Amino acid sequence: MTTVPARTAARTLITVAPTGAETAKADVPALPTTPEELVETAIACEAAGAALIHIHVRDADHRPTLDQALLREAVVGVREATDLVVQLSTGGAVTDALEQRLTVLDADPDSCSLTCGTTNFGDGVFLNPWGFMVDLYRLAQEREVVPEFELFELGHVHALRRLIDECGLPYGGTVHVDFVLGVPGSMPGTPQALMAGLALLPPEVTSWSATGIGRTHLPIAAAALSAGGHLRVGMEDNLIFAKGRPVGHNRELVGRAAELATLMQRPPMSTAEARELLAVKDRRSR
Ligand code: KMH
Ligand code: ZN
Repeated sequence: MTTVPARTAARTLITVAPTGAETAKADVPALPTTPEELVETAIACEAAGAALIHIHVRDADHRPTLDQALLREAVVGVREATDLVVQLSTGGAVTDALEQRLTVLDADPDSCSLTCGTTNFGDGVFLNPWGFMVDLYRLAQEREVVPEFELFELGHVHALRRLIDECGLPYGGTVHVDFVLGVPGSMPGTPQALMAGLALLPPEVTSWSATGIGRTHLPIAAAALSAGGHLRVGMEDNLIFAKGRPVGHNRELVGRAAELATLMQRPPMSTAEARELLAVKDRRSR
């Protein structure tokens, strides 16, 4: 009888998503929005146990942007200052055009997010039509960028099956997915929803992580660890550390995730282990 869930790794991959595209700097001054703040955050979060960073870039007015020079500056800055796996968001903001979202790969990240379908996103709609998913996936394969498949809905898990059937495996041959639970109007941030998603995962999936939005952040982290998964945390997903205590720095969320993972006997993995797990191409200059 096996007691350890399939795909359970001995160590935990901790991803930090420090900024996102939804929160205004004016509302949350602790949100890292400048290139300097991003690099400082990356260094602090790596020291706290993160191995992968999911980046959304902001412009000089702190607004979300897909400006190529700023994306490239972020990739280079974080790559020079840390050993973190550098993942760029191709989701951007709900207002970003699909064609522009494809240009994110020109900034040469190690990894990119790839959301497996359209979903409600608060009062908006996060568009990911099938043709866009295929174009982005093929481009990532061509550019040797490892996608992280973002699953906001149970239907997205099934769309991943279709994507693998139609386009094959990603660069590197491994398949890493991230469940995003608790977005208003999308899959709820409950352990039950996470378990339902896990039950649908295609066998090609080699690793998975989960994040819960807002107040579901901590319960989903605990559920993911219990089920053998990895963690994504950060101010993109959650701005409240505990009741009455806003997050003051992303390192607090990473540090708590690292403590939780260690308590669960699956301490944070190193950046070298993350690079192996995700089979990313080595783009670091030696
Ligand atoms: N900002 C959301 C509309 C991703 O990074 O790929 C999409 C998002 C997902 O955050
Ligand atoms: Zn994102």
